[in-house]
Amino acid sequence: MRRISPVLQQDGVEPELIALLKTILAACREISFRVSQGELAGVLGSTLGENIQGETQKKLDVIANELLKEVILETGVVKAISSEEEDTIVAGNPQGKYLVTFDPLDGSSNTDINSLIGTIFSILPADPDKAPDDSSLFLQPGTAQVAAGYVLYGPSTMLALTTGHGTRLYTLDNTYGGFLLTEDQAAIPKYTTEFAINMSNQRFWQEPMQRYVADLLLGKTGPRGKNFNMRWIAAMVGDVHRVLCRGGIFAYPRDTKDPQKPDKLRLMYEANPMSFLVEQAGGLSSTGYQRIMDIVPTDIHQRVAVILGSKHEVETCIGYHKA
Ligand code: AFP
Repeated sequence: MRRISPVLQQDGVEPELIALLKTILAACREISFRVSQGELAGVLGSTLGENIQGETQKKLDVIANELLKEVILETGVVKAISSEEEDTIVAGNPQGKYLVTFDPLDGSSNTDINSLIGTIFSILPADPDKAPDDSSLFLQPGTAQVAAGYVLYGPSTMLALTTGHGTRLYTLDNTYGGFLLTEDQAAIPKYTTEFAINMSNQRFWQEPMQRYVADLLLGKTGPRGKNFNMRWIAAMVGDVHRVLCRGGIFAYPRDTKDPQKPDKLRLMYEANPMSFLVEQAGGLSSTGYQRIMDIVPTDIHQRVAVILGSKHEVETCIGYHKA
């Protein structure tokens, strides 16, 4: 099985970007080990701290964030980083060519129940004329990403990665200590009968999503004429991995549950990297009204509605938003 460097070299990826990706993956290997140790290493449970999203920080959130921040800034090729666990951007090398934005531990509410969690990252080019502490560096649409991926900490630790040459899946081989290519070109089936959404929010959804999901639930007896099955892992990294592996539609739509926070998922370090991976695997990613990767961000912690997955199913869902 092929190692990651020769695969990226074959894609013509710049050596500095390959080195940066390998550094991020080295940190993820360490996180994978800490996660696997769980209570043995006393890393489960929460800290007393809260992040800028107002969420209680898990010990592993902080451990993963510090690990990634430290090794990424040490590379010297990064001008600044932005993280779900950092209120503001963290400046790096003023001559750095890249910006990294990441969710150090997605699905952290799953840590204490030994369920799927992951690290999500997105790499952007850095404007050479801007200062490393200028947060407007990051306000680029998802189409500007030069690389995106996630590492899923599950029964096996897996990596999904794109540099714009398709989406590839790798599995961590702990004997060799590195990621080996296990799926050369992930291809999301165009059609699906599987959907993922937090149904407990149904009464707060907007009308188009209410009608779309109602028709899914009617199955064969309704206008869709086929039965659909539901899944929900409560960690985007887990639900998107399933979509990359066997298709499906994943949605976290806008709702009225908390008028201050109509959208849940973060654009820069959840929606954009996942959208790049999904589109490179032949799927679609939308807010219902707009392609997510065309959104020009206004804030590094901005939230957005997300509908992604199998092309025909996402198009069908978008159709309900047009009606
Ligand atoms: P945490 O990282 O705070 O656990 O949130 C995970 C997440 O951002 C995303 O990964 C899930 O898809 C979604 O939230 C789960 O939301 P619900 O808690 O509403 O199911």
